[in-house]
Amino acid sequence: MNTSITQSVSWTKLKAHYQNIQSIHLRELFAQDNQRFENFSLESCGLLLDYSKNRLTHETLQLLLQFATDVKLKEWINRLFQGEIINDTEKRAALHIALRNQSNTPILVNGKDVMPGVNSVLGKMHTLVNKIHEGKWLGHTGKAIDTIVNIGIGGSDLGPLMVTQALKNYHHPCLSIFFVSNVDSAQLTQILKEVNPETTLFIIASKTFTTQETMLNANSARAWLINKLGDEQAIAKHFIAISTAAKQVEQFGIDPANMFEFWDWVGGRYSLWSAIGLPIAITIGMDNFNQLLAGAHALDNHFKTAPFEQNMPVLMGLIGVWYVNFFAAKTHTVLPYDFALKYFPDYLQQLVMESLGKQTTRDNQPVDYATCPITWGALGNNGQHAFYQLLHQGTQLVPADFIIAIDSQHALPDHQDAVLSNALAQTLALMVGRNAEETRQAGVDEAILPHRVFPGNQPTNTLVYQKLTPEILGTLIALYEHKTFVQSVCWHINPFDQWGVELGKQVASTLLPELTGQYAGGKYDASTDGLLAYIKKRRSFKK
Ligand code: G6Q
Repeated sequence: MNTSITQSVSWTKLKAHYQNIQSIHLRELFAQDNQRFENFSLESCGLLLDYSKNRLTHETLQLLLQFATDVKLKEWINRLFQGEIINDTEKRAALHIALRNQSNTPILVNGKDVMPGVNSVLGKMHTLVNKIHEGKWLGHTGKAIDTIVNIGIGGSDLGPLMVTQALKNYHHPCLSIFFVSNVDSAQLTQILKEVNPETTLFIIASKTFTTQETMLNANSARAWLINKLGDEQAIAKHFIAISTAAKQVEQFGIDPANMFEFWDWVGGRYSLWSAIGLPIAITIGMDNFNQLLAGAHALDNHFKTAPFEQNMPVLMGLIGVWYVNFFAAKTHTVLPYDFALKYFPDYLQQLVMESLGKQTTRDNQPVDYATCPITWGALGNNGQHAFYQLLHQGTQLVPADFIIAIDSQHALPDHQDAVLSNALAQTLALMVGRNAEETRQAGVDEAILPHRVFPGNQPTNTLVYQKLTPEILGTLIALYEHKTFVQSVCWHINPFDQWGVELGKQVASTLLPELTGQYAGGKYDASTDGLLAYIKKRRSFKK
């Protein structure tokens, strides 16, 4: 008989503690403790985490830390780092930490050290990157490659897309990069209009090499290239693959020498550190890619060794659990005040919701508590002029992470002061709000007074770094990866499988023949059959 986490002593105590704390305003917590910033902030690996604007006290933290002990968080962290088969529904380890293990200590999976394989792929990536940078990778007509098109989706797209956009300042000046993920031909068509077939290298990134969207885009790109260059042999110089599926890659017609492997113990959404990061390495260079890995490795060491009360991913994970399970928060938002992190919220949506959007425990039991909050976000400054209204005066509790760079990567005067003042003003306003008396004193017309009152008490974390470098970005990503892992342990769920995504892939392949071939109806529900018939009748392009 397995017991739920809700039966633990710490959970029961947290529940009781919530009753005492739920109506306390953050203003009061700050008034009670003028050292609150010092007491509830920490610095490590180039990041400052200020978690003082959260609805918690020392007692809350003690109880959350006790909960971490009760769910055996330390043991789970060790299992992660030791390469144990913790992705139990797929019977795999989850070893993204090995991909950035720059101290090169052996990490065993089923008794075999994975590090030689990791280092060998990094070496192969280095050779390719240098060849392209030195203009020595020549296309079929003898011209040097100057454009990369990455074709992949989900984990084979979002990480490299986010990182290459974030590190634009580090891009090789003579290279352009494009990402194709959507199966709607609009995206590929648009990009193919912009690139020169003679100087373009397509990277087909797919762990399984069977994903419908990626294979269709890859096949269309292949046909386009052959048509443009008039020779099937051109494929060898213009296509490389990143995959765990050597056989499928060969069947596609890509020379096995141009295949970069990774392993089943690298989950898609945890794969940007592997060969899936090749578009990153090509655009920013191998030294910078290694800096990205080094930043993540530093955070790995912090996660593994720091005591829990000074452990950033542990604290962020536990605070998240506090809001989801006790305050019943339904969402969590991430608000970067650094334009470079434009795609960070998109990337996090996959990392967090694909990992934690689960309802069955590791013991095959239905959960009797909430798990993953809906994770969303956008560039903070833009959000201020749009959805922040809800944060200030809506009816939901929305815990938020503010991410702030002290220095911009760029040099226009005045802009960074505006960025910083906006970010700090928002966390302040969300915290203190403005009560009726203050509103009255501000001279607001009594007739609309209630509309001009702000309850405040919205909790925020603030993460601050000096300037976005490859190293800091690596640290930041690893921080959220490990925060996600911490929450998976708290909720006793496997963060490394994604059966919902697999379902989507299966259902789409089942339905495809009904669209392309004869289908009399009757196989599905009335809605699906009705939609199929309606669409088929009206399609202008019929096979
Ligand atoms: C990630 C998921 C999923 C996956 C894509 C692409 O963790 O498994 O997002 O990355 O479905 O899969 P392939 O890389 O196999 O094409």
